[in-house]
Amino acid sequence: MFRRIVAAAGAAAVAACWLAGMAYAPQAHAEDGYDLWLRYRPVQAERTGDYRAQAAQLVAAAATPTQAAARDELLRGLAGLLGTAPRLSETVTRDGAVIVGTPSSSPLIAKLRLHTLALGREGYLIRSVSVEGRQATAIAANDDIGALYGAFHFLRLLQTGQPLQNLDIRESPRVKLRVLNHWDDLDGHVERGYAGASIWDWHKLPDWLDPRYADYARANASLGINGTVLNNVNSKALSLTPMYLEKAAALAEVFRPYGIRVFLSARFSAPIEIGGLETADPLDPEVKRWWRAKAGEIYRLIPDFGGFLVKANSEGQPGPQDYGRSHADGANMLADALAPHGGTVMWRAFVYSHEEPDDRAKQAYSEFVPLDGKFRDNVMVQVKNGAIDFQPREPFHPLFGAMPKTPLMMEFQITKEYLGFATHLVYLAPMYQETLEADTHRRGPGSTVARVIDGSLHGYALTGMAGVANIGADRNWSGSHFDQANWYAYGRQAWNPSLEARDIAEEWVRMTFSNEADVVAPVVGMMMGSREAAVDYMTPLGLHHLMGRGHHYGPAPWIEGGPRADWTSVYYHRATGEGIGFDRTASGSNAVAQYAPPVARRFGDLEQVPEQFLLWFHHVPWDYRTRSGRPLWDELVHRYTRGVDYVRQMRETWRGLDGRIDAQRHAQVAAFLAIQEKEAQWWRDASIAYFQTFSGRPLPAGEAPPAHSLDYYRSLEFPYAPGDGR
Ligand code: BDP
Repeated sequence: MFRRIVAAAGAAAVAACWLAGMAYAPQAHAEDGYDLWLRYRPVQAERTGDYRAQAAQLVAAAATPTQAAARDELLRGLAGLLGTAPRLSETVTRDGAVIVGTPSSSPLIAKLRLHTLALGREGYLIRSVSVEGRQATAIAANDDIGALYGAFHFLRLLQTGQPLQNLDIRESPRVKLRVLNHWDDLDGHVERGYAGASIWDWHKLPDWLDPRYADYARANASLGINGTVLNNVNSKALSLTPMYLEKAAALAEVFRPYGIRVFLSARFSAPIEIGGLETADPLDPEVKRWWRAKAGEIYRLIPDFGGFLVKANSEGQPGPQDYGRSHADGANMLADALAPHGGTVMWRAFVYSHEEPDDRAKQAYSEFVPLDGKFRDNVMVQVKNGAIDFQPREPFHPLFGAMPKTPLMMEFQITKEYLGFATHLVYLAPMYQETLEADTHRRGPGSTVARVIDGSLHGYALTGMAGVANIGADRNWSGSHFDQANWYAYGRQAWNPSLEARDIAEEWVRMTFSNEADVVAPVVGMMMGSREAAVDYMTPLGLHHLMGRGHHYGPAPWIEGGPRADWTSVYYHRATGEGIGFDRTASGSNAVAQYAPPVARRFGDLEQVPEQFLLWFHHVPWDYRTRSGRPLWDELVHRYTRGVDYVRQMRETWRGLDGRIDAQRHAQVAAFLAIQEKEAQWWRDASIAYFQTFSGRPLPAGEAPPAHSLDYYRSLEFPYAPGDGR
C-alpha cells in the first residue's frame, strides 16, 4: 500500500513538472542551468522543417512506467526542439513517424523483426524503416529500459544537429553497472561537494518527493547511468534503520521507471551500533544472521535494491581487520547476505592503514592482490583511478590488470575535490580517457585499463564503473555550468569507455550551449586543454597531494607534521636543497614493481618515464635536464606559468562569446573564470615561492616573481571551505 501511494506521488510529480512546461516554454525563463543538457530549446531554423517532417507522428505505448517515461520524454523533447509536439498515434498513418518500443510492447516493432536480441537488456537500435510504404524511424529494444535509452539517443541526434535519414545505430553498454556514488551525509552535508547541500531531503522523505528527484533520474537515464549509492562512504549505521530505509525506498520508487537501482553505503560496525550486538566480526554467526535479516528487510522495501558499497579499514572506518579478518572475509559475509536477493557488494580498495610505514601508493595493491580469487561471485572491488587519491594527474592504479579473478570496477571522481572545486573550469573526460587508455601490459600490449573495466581482458562476469557525484541542491545541480559536463562525460564513458573526450565535449556543448560552429569550436577547445592547465598550475611534472590540509582548497606544499606523514605535502614532494620528487624506483619505495614488467621498466627509468610522471616516480636534482632542454627548476616554473596563461586565454575566448550564449549563464561562467585565474596565479606564486627556498635558483628570465611573500601564502586559512570531510 505504502509503495503504491509513493509510486502515484512520483508519477504525479513527473506529470506536474511536465505540465508545468519545464521544457515546453522555451526561453520563458532565463537559463539558470537547471535543465542540464536536456534543455530542448528550438533547433537551428534550417533544421526545423526537415526534423518536423521526420518526427511528425509518435507511436509509443505507455503501459508501463518506463514506457510512459520514454513517450513523455519524446513528447517533451520534440515539442521543445521543434516547437510542436508530434501527434500520438496507434499506427503509422503518414510519413515521418517515430515508433518506439519492444517486440512485446509494440506490435509494429514486433512486425519489423529488427534483430534486437543481441543488444541485451539495455541496448537499443535506431533505424530508418518503411512501414507499409511510409517512411519511419524505429527505436527498438528488448526491454523498456533499452527503449528509453534509445529515446534519449534519438533526441540527442536532434539536439546536436545530426541528420535523421538512413539511420542505423546499434548501441549496448560495455559496462554493466554504471553508478553514481553520492558522498551525502544524512544531515544534508556533502563530503567533497561544491554544489550546495545534498539533493536528498531526508527529513521530508518519504512523504515529500521533490520533483527534482524525477529530473535527476531523467538526466541519469539520458546517459545510461543505472545505479546510485545514496549515502556517503563514510557512512552512518542510521541509514540502515527502518526509518531511513523507508526514505531510500521512496527514492527507489521514483528512480525505478528510469532504470536506476538504489544502493547504500553500509557501515561495517552497524550490527553493534543499531543491532545491539557486541561484535561486527564477519565470521561470527550472530553477525552473519544480523546482516541476512537486514538484507531481507531491505529487499522487502526495495525489491530491486542493488547492494552495498563499503569503505572498510580505511581512514578510521571500521572493518573486518578490526577482528583480525581480511577484506575478503568482510566482503563475502555481506555478499552472502545479499546473494539470495541478487544484490552486489562493491568493496572499496581505497585503503591505507593508520600504522603502515610503507609508501601509501603501494598499500592497496599489497593488501588486495593476495586476495585475488577469494571473493564471492557477487563482489566487485572498486578501485580509484590512481593509487593516491583523485589527484589532478596520477598514473593508473597498479591493481588494474593485477586481479584477473576478481572483477575490479573503476572509481572516478566527478566532483573536483583536488581540481579547483566548482569555480575552476576543468573538463575531466581527458583525465578519464587517459586512465582508460593506459596499457597495463598484463596480458601483453593492448591490455588497457578500459579492457579490465569492461571485463574483456579477464572475462569478468560483473563489470562496473562508479563516479563520485558532483550533484547538489544548487539550481544548476553541479555548482557550475561547466561541471555539468563532467557528470555528462562520466555517464557517457561509463556506457562506452572508448568514447573520445573531444566527441563527448562537442555533444555536450551542442546540447548545453549552442549548435553554432563558431561557438562549439572555441568552447570545446577551452574544455579540452583545461585539465592539462590545472595540472600545470597545481601539480606539474608528477607532483601530487600539495593542497590545503583537510579541505584541500588551494596550495599548501609546506604542510608537515600532524597525525600522519602521508597526510602532509612534504611526504609527497620530498624537496631538499638537492632536488625534488618521490623516488618510487628500486632505490626508493619500489612502487614501480607493482606494475607489469614493461610498465615498471618504463616508469622506473629516468630516460623513459613519461615526463608527466617524472616527480611521481623519481627524485631528481634541480638542475636535471628535462626534455625541453630546460633545467628542472626552470621547467617547473615554465609549467606553472603556462597553466595560468591558459586560464587567461579561456577568459579571452569566453569574453568573445558574449552575446552568443544567454546572458545569465555567460555571466556566471565569466565570473568563475576570473576566480580561476586569480586562484591559478595563487597556486603558481605560492608554489614557486615555496620551492624556491629549496632550489635556491633565480626565476628564469621573463618570469614574474610571486606577488606576495611565502609567509603571506602560508598564513592564509580557510576554516569554512566547502565540502570538508569530518
Ligand atoms: C578522499 C576524500 C575523503 C574521502 C576519501 C574516500 O578526501 O573525504 O572520504 O577520499 O574516498 O578523496 O574514502
